[in-house]
Amino acid sequence: MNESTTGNGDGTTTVAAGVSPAIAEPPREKLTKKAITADHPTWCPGCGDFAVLASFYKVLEKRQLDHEKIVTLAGIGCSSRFPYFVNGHGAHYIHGRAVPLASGISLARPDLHVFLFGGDGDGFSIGGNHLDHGARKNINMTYFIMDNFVYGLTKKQTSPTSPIGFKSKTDPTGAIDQPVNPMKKLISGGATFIARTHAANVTHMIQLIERAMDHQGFSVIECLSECVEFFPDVFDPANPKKGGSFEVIQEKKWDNTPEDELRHDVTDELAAYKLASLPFPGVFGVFYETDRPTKNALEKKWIENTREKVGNASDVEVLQKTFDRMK
Ligand SMILES: Cc1ncc(C[n+]2csc(CCOP(=O)(O)OP(=O)(O)O)c2C)c(N)n1
Ligand code: SF4
Ligand SMILES: [Mg+2]
Repeated sequence: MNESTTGNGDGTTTVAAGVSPAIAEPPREKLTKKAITADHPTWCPGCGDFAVLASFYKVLEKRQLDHEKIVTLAGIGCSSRFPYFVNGHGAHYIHGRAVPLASGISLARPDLHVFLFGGDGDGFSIGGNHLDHGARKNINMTYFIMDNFVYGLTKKQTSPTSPIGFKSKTDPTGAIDQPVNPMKKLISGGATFIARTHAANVTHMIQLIERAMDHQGFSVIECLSECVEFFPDVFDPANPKKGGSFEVIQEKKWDNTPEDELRHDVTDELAAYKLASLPFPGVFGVFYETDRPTKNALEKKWIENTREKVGNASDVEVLQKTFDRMK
């Protein structure tokens, strides 16, 4: 009940003349997997991307985000089909252009949780430049890159992360180009949360998605997600269920113990770069994390300062004044 309403003692209320009654918020329904699930995924049976989707559902269920505040965006690719399978706001956008779209949404609606999903081709090839600029501007979003070392949707072309020697439709005699190192690219690009995981390790994936979500700024997770159709078994060396070993980064606990000397300081850019230089399959976990003002916060401050200067002028008046100055 608010100040303008009077309880009558019989369950009814009288509203003061000329005042609209406040509309009570209906009780929130629990966010269940059923509520978050949209279409049935159309990936090939055994594709690593299924586990990513399952982990994402788990995180949403666990965190009980407000359903209407969830946005999933993607470019084009098998992995980029992700938003189809999430019942929330979303778009399956132009190949490689998910970061600019997400940037606009994040800046205009800072109250939303902006999640991006996509592939190695989408993120590091056609969208590579957008990735760098989203990172350096530190725009608030969580970007999950499902790296399968191949273009899956278009049926086996060499991707920017394909290893040298990989035979594909575009490299029938084997790839000859140096692949992108996603961790190095993201560190030098200026992303403020950078991590790596494997689709075969759901627990690890969930932990990292949660940490990335909690980070203010441009957070990126590279996830090795097997394309069983066009590059099978490539991630087995990091899959203990298939004879490999999944080596997790031990982060510093700052507990003054001798063991801690050997642990990784996630704020140390050079240490992160060294970890990123380890040979395949490398290590998994958080490589780098730092606090830097987000573009969202800086832009908000800038808008507020400008608003103060222009007083009560409307947007159109401000625009007109600017045009007048240009005459
Ligand atoms: C502008 C543009 N160029 C090329 C394509 C063709 N195309 C669609 S998806 C794709 C690559 C997808 O690879 P990746 O991002 O690694 O996703 P995956 O399918 O492996 O999950 C390409 C080249 C396109 N749709 N639009
Ligand atoms: S082609 Fe590869 S990446 Fe695409 S759905 Fe099939 S297994 Fe997954
Ligand atoms: Mg791919």
